[in-house]
Amino acid sequence: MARILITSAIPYINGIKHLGNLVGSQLPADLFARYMRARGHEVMFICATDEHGTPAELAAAKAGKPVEAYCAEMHDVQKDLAAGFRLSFDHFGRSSSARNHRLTQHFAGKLAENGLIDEVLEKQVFSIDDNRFLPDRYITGTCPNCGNTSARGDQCEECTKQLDPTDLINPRSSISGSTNLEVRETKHLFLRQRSLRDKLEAWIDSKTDWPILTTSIAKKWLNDGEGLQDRGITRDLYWGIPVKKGNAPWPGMEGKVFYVWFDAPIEYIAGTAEWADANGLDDAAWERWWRTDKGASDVTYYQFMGKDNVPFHTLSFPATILGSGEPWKMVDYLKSFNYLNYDGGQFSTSQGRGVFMDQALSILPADYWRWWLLSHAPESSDSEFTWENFQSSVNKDLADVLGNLVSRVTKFATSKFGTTIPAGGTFGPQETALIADLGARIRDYETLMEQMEVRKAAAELRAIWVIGNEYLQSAAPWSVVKTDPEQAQAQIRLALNLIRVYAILSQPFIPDAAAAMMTAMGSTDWTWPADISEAMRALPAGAAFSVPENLFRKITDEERADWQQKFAGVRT
Ligand code: B3M
Ligand code: ZN
Repeated sequence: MARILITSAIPYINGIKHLGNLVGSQLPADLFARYMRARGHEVMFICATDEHGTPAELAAAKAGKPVEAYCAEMHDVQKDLAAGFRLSFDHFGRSSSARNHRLTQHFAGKLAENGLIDEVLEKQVFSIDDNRFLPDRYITGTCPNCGNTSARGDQCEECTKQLDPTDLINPRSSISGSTNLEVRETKHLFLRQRSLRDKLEAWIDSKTDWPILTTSIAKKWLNDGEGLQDRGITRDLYWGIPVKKGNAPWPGMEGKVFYVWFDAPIEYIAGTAEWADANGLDDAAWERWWRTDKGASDVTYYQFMGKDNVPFHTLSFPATILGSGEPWKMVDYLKSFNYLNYDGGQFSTSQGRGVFMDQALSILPADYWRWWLLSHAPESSDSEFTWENFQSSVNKDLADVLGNLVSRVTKFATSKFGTTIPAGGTFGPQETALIADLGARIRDYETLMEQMEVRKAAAELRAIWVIGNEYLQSAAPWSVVKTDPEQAQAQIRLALNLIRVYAILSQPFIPDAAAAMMTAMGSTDWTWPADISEAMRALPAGAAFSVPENLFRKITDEERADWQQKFAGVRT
């Protein structure tokens, strides 16, 4: 039994996530966590809401709520949606937790102690009416290049020219529209990443089994242009973790907070501490996952995230950890994803384009979405959600292949032999061949799941369902029963055992259907079919089973057209 630590990138608090966000980190992380638990490993699976930064403040202002209350509410909304999608986190934490405050301040203190923090005086735009400094993207004005009157302080979206806020003609605050702006001096902390470059490079070079997508992004930032830059880790904002050196105040930094990307990954650790607190456990309980001097040296740590998050996880967060000089567990394997597009364009939170988690669950149960998303995960390249493709995958894979097998077998068995596992006959050559084929395919499936090859694992699982259908088609118990009822009983006994085995194998992808299948087989034995021949004889003859409710319904053409229409526009 291994010990496996899994974290998913933590979703921003400002709004409900769309399906593209879901498939890029939380959902595949859940698949992996479920699989590893099913194999009997000890798993710790952590996620949280990422609650700090300007977007959180602005979203709260837009909702007309104090930011604390807004974050508390949105955390519960996201937590409920995660539960609705059956995301099996051991804990869904909050980056604004007391634990994260303490740990973030602790790391900053250690970095300062180790001479890795510079204090730098900067000039920044201050909005007198808003009484706050404005980050570049919250200053709007006329582009000096093309005349666009709503260019942002960092870039003009019309002509793509990179800008400084001071380049803008008639600059104004994007928050209030006020033009009452001035440039003020402000002090910020910079993490001296450049002096950690060699350590980071050695660490990245030691990760020989990382996918190319991951290492190439890390290497690019290490070596490109001027190479790794020192990084500002504080901001002039109200909402965030107050800048402190451990428990002590940080002179000159009063009223400032840490930058959201500094504290967000630390929440992986803090979230595990929150888990311990929530379960009445002591510090040793979470430290054995995170401190290599306290038991974490035998932990294997996996991270899941979208490709845009890779630099923060291969450089910034490791710089924090390495710079602390303390024995924290670092990531062993980083699985990153490309983007999922929506019906000929991009999913977009700001534009409200695509299907969002709450909307998805309002039209179909979680398993339908989980299956489509995972079997089309954007791994080697971006992938695209279309309603046609969704309809056809659900109808074929789930309804025709899996659902149909379960319903045919259980209904036929009930009508011919009653509601107990039939005892007659013995397995012949056809059954033996199926069992051998299953055994080989299950080994392939295991390998793919261990390698986190999500799409390929889904394809293998589907192939495992297909061979069950092919067996039934050719064994044809509905004909055999007329001439050789004993043999038909053996065939049906095999098929009922197959349903239980399918429940176990499919559980990481479609947990609700899997549970319904297991319950219908009258079993609670989720033991992984390591010995398939034994697993195909696990249900005792004479034990009761039942016909489950229809596992999957088909999506009609009318529904498809209706949803296509309904989700074509912009969410308001
Ligand atoms: N919240 C970005 C995102 O959701 C960011 C991830 C933080 S991971 C520590 O894509
Ligand atoms: Zn322009």
